Parts: sequence; structure tokens; C-alpha cells
Amino acid sequence: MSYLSQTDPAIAEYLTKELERQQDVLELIPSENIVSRAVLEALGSVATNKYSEGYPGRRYYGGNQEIDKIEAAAIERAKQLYGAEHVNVQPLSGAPANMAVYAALLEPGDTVLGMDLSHGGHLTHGHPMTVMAKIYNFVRYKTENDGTIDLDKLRTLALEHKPKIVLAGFSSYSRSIDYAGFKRIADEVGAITMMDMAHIAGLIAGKQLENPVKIFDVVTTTTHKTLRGPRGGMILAREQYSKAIDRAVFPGLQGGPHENVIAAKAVAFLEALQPAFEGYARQIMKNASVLCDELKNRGFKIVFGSTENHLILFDAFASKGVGGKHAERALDEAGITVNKNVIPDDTRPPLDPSGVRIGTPAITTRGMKEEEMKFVAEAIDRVLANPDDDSVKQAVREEVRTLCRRFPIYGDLSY
Ligand code: DSN
Repeated sequence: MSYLSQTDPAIAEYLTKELERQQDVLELIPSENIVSRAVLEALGSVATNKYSEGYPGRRYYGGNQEIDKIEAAAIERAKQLYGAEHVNVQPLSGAPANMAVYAALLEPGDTVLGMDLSHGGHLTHGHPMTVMAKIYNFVRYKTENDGTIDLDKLRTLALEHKPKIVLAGFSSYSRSIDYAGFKRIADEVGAITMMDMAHIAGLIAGKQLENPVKIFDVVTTTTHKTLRGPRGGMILAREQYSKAIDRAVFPGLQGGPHENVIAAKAVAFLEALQPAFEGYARQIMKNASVLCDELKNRGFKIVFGSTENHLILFDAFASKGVGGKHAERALDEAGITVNKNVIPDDTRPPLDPSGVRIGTPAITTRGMKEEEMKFVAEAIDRVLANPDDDSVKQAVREEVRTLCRRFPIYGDLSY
């Protein structure tokens, strides 16, 4: 019997049910994954007890001898993984990492050229609802009808608005980025290049996508998506920006870093440094490509035309006459977890948009391959063709459960 189940049976029960849910559903949210037992152990370790404001060797609290070694290991492993000159592993997640870069490199009112949210960008790339948009001036570029980013248009915007940062990166864009092209434009207007690689950090670590750290000045990421680490953030930068970035993270924006999470980041980075991680990253992309083709064959309209990474955005409303909210709920009831998502210049509201975003990192971690992707596409199609038919959803749910039990997660883990 676990300590938790004795002291707090309510939370133990919720966690047991959540573990069962994760075991028995197809997790298709592209920003989610299934971490290793080693990462879970580090997260739940004694490092959570420690305060360590400052950086390794320069702390404002005593007793950080071992914590310094943990944070230094995380930094060294991240440097090795991406060939970075400087790494800060303290950001609590992706949004704080982006905020810290802006705080480090911009003055209030300075301009950032970032991707529009509905075209694949992220809230922190300039959405008017964010605090950042109140402090800085964000000009947002869009994608073309064929799903590409027109670099001539980007250059025109850069020449007109003279941004201090040219920002690449996304949370629902499925195509590749021409880093050299972005850099040429940034150089022409004297801007700093910044990439938010949160979604594809694991595909870059696994050597399946080009590494922006070699080309750009500053790169931010989360550590929990394709990189398969704990929930958290990280900043990688050229040495010349290191002091400003470290100061912006602490004491600028954050207090004590979460060293249990940093320990888990270190564990995940070591996992990503193993040769097997390349195979994992390759399979994520193969699975996404097969899933995308299978959906296309079934009449799904793929936003951005195709996928060149781990994620697929489809227009559920145009494809099947089902809005994103309805589609998300119907698929959930059939044991398939997805998230509704806006599509470029969506005319439907953000809480009931036209799109559905799916991805393959978690199901690839379970060991699923091309053959299973055909079933996944067929199951999505059956549910969205009959979103209100309980017998269809029940039948798909049973088939999903049978499939998931062939690809178990976490063995004897219990709460
Ligand atoms: N919320 C994350 C995602 O799901 O893509 C981005 O921060």
C-alpha cells in the first residue's frame, strides 16, 4: 500500500483513475507525452524540498552542494544535446522562458515579429490577451494558403516595422522553418533571431529536424513535449546574451527554481542523448506522416497541407461538418484524446473553433507504428462521421482499449 493511499485516499484515487485513463486512451494531443519511470522518480524526489535561488556555485541559500551538481548536469547535458553555448534550465515552463527572453533583450515598446496564433503561433508570440503584448509591440506574420511562410512578405514586414527580435516557432504549425531565410531577414534589419522550438525540441534532439541553436541567437523550449521530459522550460543562447538572460530569469521574473523538475530535466536529457532516441524521433515523424495521409484519404482537410513534424491540424468543420468542440468531446467519449484548435483566420470562436490538433509523440512512446496509425485514422473518421451515435463511440472505445492494452505503460506503477 502506498504512503499516499494511506494519508490521502482521495488524491490517490484520482491519480489511480488518471493512470487508468492514460493506459486506456489514445493520447493524441501533440504537446503531451509519457515520461519514463526514471523521470517520474526524479520529479517525486527529495530535491523538491530545497530552495536554491541563484545559479550553481552562486546561491542565496546554504546546503546546495548536491543541487548544484544536479543543475550543472542538466545544463551540460542540454549543451551537449543541442550544441548550445549557454543554457538556463530554470524557466518554469515555455511561457516564462519566452517572457524572460523578452525581458532580457527588449525595452518596453520594442517590436517583435512573431507568428499569428491562428496561423500556428503561440499566445506568447504576441496575442493581444497576454501581458507581453501590453509591454512590447508585436507584429504578427501569417502563413500562405499552401501552408508555407512567404519569406518575401516576412522581409517586407521586417523592413517596415524594424523589429528588435524576429521570432520563429509555433504550437500548431506542421511544416518546417527556413532558419537561414529568417536569419538573413533578421540580419538585414539588425534584429536578434529567436526560435521557440517547444513542440519540436525532441525531433531536433533526435536529429530528425534541423537544429536552430546552430543558426539563431536565442532558442526557447519546453521540456515536456517531443523531448519527453518533465513539465518545464529552458533557454539556449549565444554566450553574449547569457548574463542578460540569466538575470531576467532570476531575479528578474522567478524566485527559487524547482530543482526536482531540473533533476528530471537532466534525466530526460540523458535519455535523449542515447542513440535510441533518434529512432524514437524518426518513428514519431513516420507515424505522423502515415496518419496524415490516411486522414487525407478519408477526406479530411489538412490545414497547412501536410505534416513535416509530429503534428497534424485538420479542419473538422470543413471536413466533416463537426465543430472543434463537438469533435473533441465525441473523440474523448471514444477514448481518443485530442484538442480543438483555431485554424488560420478562423471565423468560429476560440472555444469552439474549426480545427482539431493531433500528434504522435505519446502513442509512439507506447511503441505504436505505421500499422496502428491506419487504425487511428479510421477510428477518428468513424467517430466524426457519427459524433452523436453512442453505439459507434462505445465500439471505438472498446477497440481503442484493446489496442492500448497491447502497448502498456508504466507496468506496476500504483498510487
Ligand atoms: N499549450 C501548449 C500546447 O499545447 O501546444 C503550448 O504552450
